[in-house]
Amino acid sequence: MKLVARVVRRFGITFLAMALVVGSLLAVAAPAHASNVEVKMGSDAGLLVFEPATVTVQPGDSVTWVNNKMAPHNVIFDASGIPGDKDLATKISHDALTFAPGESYSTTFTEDMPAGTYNYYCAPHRGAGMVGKVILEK
Ligand SMILES: [Cu+2]
Repeated sequence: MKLVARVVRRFGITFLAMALVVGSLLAVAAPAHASNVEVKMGSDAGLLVFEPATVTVQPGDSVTWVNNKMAPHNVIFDASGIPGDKDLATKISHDALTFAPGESYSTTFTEDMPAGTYNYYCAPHRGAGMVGKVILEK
């Protein structure tokens, strides 16, 4: 009995130690808040809008734009509308036009990007008011 108790105790401690190590590795690998926000390109009713037009994200979150109705659409950020420079605007833009419903692309808003409001537009429909914003909060 004494031996069994000792083995159980030893394995119990080993298991606890392993759980702590694995748990801390997971905590580092996967930031707790990372989430994805979906934005429809073209409303269900067929309006030339991004829906929702404004989304708020934290560092590590992604925005996925999904082609819905009234294609073609794209997502263009330019330097005058974001708290960053031209290189950043180009990096986070998706100038390829989507045609098929369900086509999508994503941008991850990372810790190294400045906080603030990132305005964007759909190039074919900018004149029709197809604009949106991503607010990066830190
Ligand atoms: Cu559009």
